[in-house]
Amino acid sequence: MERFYITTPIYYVNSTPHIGHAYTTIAADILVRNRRQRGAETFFLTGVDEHAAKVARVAAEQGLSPQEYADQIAVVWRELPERLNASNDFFIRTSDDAHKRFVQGFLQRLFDNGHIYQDVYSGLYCVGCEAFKTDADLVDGKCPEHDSAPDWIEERNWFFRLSSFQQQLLDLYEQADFVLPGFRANEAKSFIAGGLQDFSISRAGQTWGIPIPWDPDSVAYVWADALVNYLSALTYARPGEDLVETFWPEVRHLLAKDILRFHCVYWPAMLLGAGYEPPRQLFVHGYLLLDDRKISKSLGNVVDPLDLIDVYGVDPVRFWCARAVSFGQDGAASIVGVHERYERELGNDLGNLLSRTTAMVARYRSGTLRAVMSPEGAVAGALAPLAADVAARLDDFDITGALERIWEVVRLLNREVETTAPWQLAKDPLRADDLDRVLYDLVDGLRVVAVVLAAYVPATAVAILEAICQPPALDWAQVAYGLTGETTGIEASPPLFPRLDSPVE
Ligand code: ME8
Repeated sequence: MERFYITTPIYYVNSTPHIGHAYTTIAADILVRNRRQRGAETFFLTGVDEHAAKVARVAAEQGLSPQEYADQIAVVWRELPERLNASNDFFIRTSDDAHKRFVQGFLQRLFDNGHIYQDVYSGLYCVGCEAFKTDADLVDGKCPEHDSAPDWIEERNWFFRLSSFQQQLLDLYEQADFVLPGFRANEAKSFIAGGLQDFSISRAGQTWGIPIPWDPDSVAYVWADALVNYLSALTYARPGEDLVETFWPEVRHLLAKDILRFHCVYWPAMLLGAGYEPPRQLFVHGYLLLDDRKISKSLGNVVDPLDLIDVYGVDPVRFWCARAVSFGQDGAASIVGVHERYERELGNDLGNLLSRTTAMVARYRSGTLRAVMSPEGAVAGALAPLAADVAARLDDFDITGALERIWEVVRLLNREVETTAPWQLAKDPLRADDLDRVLYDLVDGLRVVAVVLAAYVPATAVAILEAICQPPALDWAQVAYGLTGETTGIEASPPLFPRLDSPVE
């Protein structure tokens, strides 16, 4: 059986979630739900990264210990995947005891394998990035990401011999799809080819973090702790089971370009050093930039974009994330865009198609659907390549392209309504069979669309299947023409996506 393990970055808890975090989590959920439909054994991991200096800073500002602060805010972060209807199998916190123990064992392996040495680090550290910086990284002496001057630190640290992994890393990049998209792989490759600096895996004089096992006065550098979550979680997510054997290295890491180096360079090297296989694949997506248009008071000041879910519902927000920009690229998105897609694509293209189709079956056939098929018809022809096309695009992480492919079918079904004009057929008793055929094709098309859309809009998919009186069968074999069963009881469906006021004044 195929195995598919997918991760999101574990998010810093120094503030609350925003739409960017939701974006990666939704993308991962779409990919894993689809793999599940296709029969793979899957595991989906998300969670939070707690041992950052910036977390300790915020805690101090609030007069709390870092752990007290993290315990409070972790509740909010745990709600993120729930509100997104994400189907994660586990939610990791890096303050979990089992994670801490695993990290210590992992670092000890690096030490025992001769990849760690002690030296003095004197240089710059940006707390915003939680990263060591060189002058070349700065603009006018400031970190361009955070517009602030990094701290000067001078301390005795433990270093990881990243430099000795250059060739092994370059060899990994010979595998064409190790990092996708290709332009991101090139970015990582040229960074590696440019020469690698050893990096510090410890911080001295700090208490918030995981103690270094052979030097308990130091703690693990936050990245040397956080990256290891992808492995550690597998050892304790299911009590009594070690999932490392099942899922490692069949892992796909999703992340945005801000943390490419840590994932595409440091992490594979750390794994090789500790005697693990490198990850199977990494996908680096772009940044989603939301405009800051004024939001109407009638919607209660949607300041936190996650509140979009309260206004539009979770499926429209998931749909929009997949569709707003081509997944992998950077893109500017707007709240108005959420509204437009809600009305035009979900409301009109999909919602109206269901309402019209069910209303016609109810009106012309008293809710009974006869199984009269047209294997040579336009609908059958459009559905035939769909399963393979959507799967191939999702295997390339092309969430946007797969959805566009599905939407071609939605548009075709809408055209079928217009060209076959069932309301005309219904007037002519001699054309009763033709009417049955058209109605069957429309309902069958809707069923298939529901199944392929289930990874994107899980609740909507089930609602469509219910409206056409079909069982909630979502396995990929259902993505084929002619599997709708004869049924009675189809009623005119109320709108899937009721009209809403515009969000912008
Ligand atoms: O970097 N557009 O955590 P973080 C798209 N703790 N994605 C975005 C985004 C945006 N505008 N903003 C955030 C960390 N993201 C570390 C990770 S992993 C071992 C440790 C998403 O809270 C995107 O996935 O800063 C990005 O890589 C991640 O959130 C950064 O989250």
